[in-house]
Amino acid sequence: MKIAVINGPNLNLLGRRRPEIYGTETLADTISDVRNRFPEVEIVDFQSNDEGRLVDAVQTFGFDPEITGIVLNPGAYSHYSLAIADAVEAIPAPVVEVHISNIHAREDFRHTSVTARNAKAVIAGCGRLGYQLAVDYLMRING
Ligand code: CA2
Repeated sequence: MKIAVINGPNLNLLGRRRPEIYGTETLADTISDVRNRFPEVEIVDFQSNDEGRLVDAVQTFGFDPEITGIVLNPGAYSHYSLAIADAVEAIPAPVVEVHISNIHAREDFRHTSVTARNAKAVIAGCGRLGYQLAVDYLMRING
């Protein structure tokens, strides 16, 4: 089984600032924790601060028949990127949108996710554990 984990803008800064919201571990720690938890799953990961590159990644992984599903944290693009939302809608692979923080308990502009509209499921507020919960879910729905 192969699952893609895609992270959007500023998630490369995890562990470096705002530990009260995003924790003290880095993105690399987060990905390696997922790999250690699910050694039977091939985890491919991608991070970009660029909207177009994220659209490309969603399309590339989303149309790859070897990919079981996508774990996607679009970062702040969640709140307004119709391009990423359209890419999520266009692909056959199921997408679980993950937010480290509880976006509903934060500023008003974070309460809406336009990308989540086309996701199969959304996990928010579970911290970095959300990535593992998303992979677990994708494995379960694929038997
Ligand atoms: O809670 C999440 O996972 C978010 O997707 C994280 C985004 C934020 O814009 C979304 O509203 C919710 C931010 C990415 C990380 O930003 C950092 C900023 C400073 C230091 C470390 C990370």
